[in-house]
Amino acid sequence: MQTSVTTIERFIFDQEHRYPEATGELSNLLYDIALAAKIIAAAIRRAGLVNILGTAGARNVQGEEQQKLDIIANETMKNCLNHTGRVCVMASEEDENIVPVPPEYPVGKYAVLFDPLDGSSNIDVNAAVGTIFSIYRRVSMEGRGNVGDVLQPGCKQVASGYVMYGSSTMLVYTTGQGVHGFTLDPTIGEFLLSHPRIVTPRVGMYYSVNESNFGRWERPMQVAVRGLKGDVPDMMKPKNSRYVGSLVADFHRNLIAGGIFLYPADTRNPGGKLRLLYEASPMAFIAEQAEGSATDGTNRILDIVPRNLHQRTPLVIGSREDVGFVADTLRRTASARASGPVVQPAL
Ligand code: P6P
Repeated sequence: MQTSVTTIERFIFDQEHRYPEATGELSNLLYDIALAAKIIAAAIRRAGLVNILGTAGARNVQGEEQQKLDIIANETMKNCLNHTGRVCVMASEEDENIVPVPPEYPVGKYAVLFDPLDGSSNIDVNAAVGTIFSIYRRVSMEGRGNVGDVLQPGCKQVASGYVMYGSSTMLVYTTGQGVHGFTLDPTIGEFLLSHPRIVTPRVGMYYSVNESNFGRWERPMQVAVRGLKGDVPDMMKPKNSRYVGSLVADFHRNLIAGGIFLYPADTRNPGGKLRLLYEASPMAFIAEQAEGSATDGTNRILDIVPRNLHQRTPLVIGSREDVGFVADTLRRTASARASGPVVQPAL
């Protein structure tokens, strides 16, 4: 039996000790998130069972009111973070406003943002879902943390990551020193290093987009996606389509195998559907640290300065050359339209 394993605690400790100025605060914060992930994973694994039990009277075996999993995940993230003295303020995709640290607890130097259970509509069909988190250093100089600590551009993140509750539970994170993946061993309740220093292929095998929106995209985006499919001669080697409908699952597959995920703006979501703070920015930090990239089609996601907590953005993320292909195609097609008759491939 293999006994030399690297737990996430040991890995974070080793990483921290490369920086003499490190206080251990960020490391402890990552442990707190790993604990929340284990609790959420256990709840998700039970959800199917409880649902079966729950159909008798919509209550679980302890007689508790059956809560929706995204509420359980949201409360778990807050309860694992709010008392530690490491956090000055939180923000959740599930909450309209910022989540202050309760007055009975001390505040710390980090702001933590999260989408507690992204893709939760997939729970009932047992498709992968995930938790996404993003960590910033507080910028407010007094008080107990405020919205200014949360409304920071993605380039100011000190860490970000996601937990994927799939065939196995994986935690993938970066602190700006590469991207590292850990798989939960449920027999010992530990996240073990399984994917050290993940680097995404420069050109990917897959493209992931909800093509039912095709008719609602602007024409340059239609041309770009047709190019990814190989429908436009001499544009790109055709890619395979893969789309789960859960950002964490689609992003993770592309991160490992190479590929591009797109959620463009469309006539129903003119500003895009995905949220900048809770989805696009944390995933963009990971993508860039894995030698990929992330844009809103043409502009770098990590440079966008958020104006409000639930701001949405178009998202094009993944293998560097694929993301660059889309940006180039959008620019070229738009300028062609602007400068005269458009000679477009038949769509
Ligand atoms: P659509 C899940 O609801 C989510 O926020 C992301 O996880 C996912 O990528 C996207 O929305 C799917 O949206 O419109 O294709 O169902």
